[in-house]
Amino acid sequence: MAKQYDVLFRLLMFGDSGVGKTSMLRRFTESEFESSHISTIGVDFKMKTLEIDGVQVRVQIWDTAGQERYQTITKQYYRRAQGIIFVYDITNASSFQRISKWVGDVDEFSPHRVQRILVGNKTDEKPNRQVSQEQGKTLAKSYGMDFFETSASANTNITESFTRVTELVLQAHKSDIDNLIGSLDEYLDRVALEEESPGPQSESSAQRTCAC
Ligand SMILES: Nc1nc2c(ncn2[C@@H]2O[C@H](COP(=O)(O)OP(=O)(O)OP(=O)(O)O)[C@@H](O)[C@H]2O)c(=O)[nH]1
Ligand SMILES: [Mg+2]
Repeated sequence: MAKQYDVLFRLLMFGDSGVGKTSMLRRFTESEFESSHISTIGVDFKMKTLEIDGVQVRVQIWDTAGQERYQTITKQYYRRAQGIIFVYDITNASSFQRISKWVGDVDEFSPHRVQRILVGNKTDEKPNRQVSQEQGKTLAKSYGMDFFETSASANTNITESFTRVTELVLQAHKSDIDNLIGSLDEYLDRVALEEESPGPQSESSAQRTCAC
């Protein structure tokens, strides 16, 4: 199979149940939005290719379950990411307060070069806002993260957020990539065979991702 990208990165999404992680990912990869909430079971993933600085970057984005009961599963993924997107819901103050818990958990397990951004989702719900933009910015700054407010529903800043974290990962790994880029073909061909997205959160996709 012909190689259609130069590098593959793994990104992870974390945040409380219902903040809109799956919705952001579906908006980004499929240009779709569902108003119903079907909680993610364990983990799911989708793929997308971006072009950044002339490099074709394939991103595998892992969407984790926010529900407490899946924490043992999602913790197994912490080490496997080059980039992390922490998400809260601007209409839900407790999802914002719990960002420190998500960041603490991840910091304990993830590699030190991991790139992280903070996202406040659901900006279309202005009348219900409980977390100000300033609070989001301040928290992100305290962690040294870039900050975005997004709406998966209105398609605001979704592409920008995913692109930014991918850019940060690319920058952090640039020297490795320059060294390796000529010899990756065989590896990428193998990965390409495995790259098919499992599609919507079907039981079979959840089982497949849980099994590995
Ligand atoms: N108004 C509005 N609703 C949103 C937005 N993003 C997600 N939602 C809604 O919020 C609910 C939860 O969205 P999900 O994407 O399933 O949330 P999640 O973070 O993946 O939740 P878990 O899988 O349980 O961890 C759904 O009803 C979505 O339609 C948004 O930008 N605006
Ligand atoms: Mg979900």
